[in-house]
Amino acid sequence: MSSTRTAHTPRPGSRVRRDAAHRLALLESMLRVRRFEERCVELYSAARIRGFMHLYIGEEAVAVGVNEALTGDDAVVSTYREHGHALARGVPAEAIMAEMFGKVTGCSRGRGGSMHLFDAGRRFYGGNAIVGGGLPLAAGLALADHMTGRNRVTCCFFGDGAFAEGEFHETANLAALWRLPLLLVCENNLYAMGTALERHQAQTDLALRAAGYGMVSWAVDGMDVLAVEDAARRAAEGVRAGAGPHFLEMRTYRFRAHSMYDADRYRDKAEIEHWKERDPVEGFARRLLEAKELTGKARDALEDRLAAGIDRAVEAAEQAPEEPVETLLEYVTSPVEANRS
Ligand SMILES: Cc1ncc(C[n+]2csc(CCOP(=O)(O)OP(=O)(O)O)c2C)c(N)n1
Ligand SMILES: [Mg+2]
Repeated sequence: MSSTRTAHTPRPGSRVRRDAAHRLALLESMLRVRRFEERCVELYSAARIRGFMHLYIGEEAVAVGVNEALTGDDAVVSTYREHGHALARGVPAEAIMAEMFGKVTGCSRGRGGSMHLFDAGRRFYGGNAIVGGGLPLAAGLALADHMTGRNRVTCCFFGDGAFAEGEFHETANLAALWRLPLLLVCENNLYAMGTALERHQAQTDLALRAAGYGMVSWAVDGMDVLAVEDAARRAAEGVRAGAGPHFLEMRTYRFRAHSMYDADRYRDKAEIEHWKERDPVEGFARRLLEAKELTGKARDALEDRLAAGIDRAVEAAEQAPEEPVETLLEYVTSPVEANRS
């Protein structure tokens, strides 16, 4: 666990499982996200995927590590940079890829695309394109559990840019006041589109500010999947124990531009290279190789397996039908409106 600047609340001992099989599973999960998105880039260039697309490359340890702390009963609310959150949650790659293609077999029936992945069965409530928009939704889910006495966690991912929004502060205040079972995971990748954190925040120590709401609040090395898992497990435990919302500031970095349309002219190349040296996927693979928990052969076999899975997802998305024009207005208006027509 590295917490360079802040450790606002003392933490008990580590909660990470210590076996090699678990570490290999974490690597596989992170690699799946990385390879899936790399394929999406190729498909985007070939105009098979269109519209907005935001990549998570560089931040994989956060989604994968946090997911370890959640059960199938818990809820996840995410942003438009959510491919990794959805895959880690168990939304099938086929359903995600079909959604990217805008096909009827997509997890949002092809109506949402990259920014609006949704899977109610897995309690994955988006995919939200409005910055900070997921936060009050998550507070509502947590409030419902609180009022009905269900011991479930709602985990909300959002960025440093969302931290600057009123929606974060309103959510944090009420969640702390009402002791809602909310796990707030701020993915601080230091930029909100082209705006660096220090250009929009007077206090850049986000964990420190969140602590001001009376929440348990920790800063975490978001490039280290074991540190992420450890913090997330401890925070989720606290939430389940009724200690109210917990805030995790995941210090991370996106290796790619903000979106496919962004020329990325606002970041120093040396800064990007510096963070790439801390690549959460390759760094972790190296650790496992050095510890002899992974061999070159096993890594190759893993890569082949992942590539085959992605091939299948792409093939299925290619073959799937488009949504017929006649049903295009279904699911997009309120039931009241739909019944009127
Ligand atoms: C309310 C709102 N304002 C502005 C935008 C345009 N916008 C899209 S992404 C983004 C940056 C958000 O940055 P951050 O929360 O740090 O998330 P990141 O993209 O870094 O993951 C902005 C300003 C939006 N979608 N919604
Ligand atoms: Mg950001």
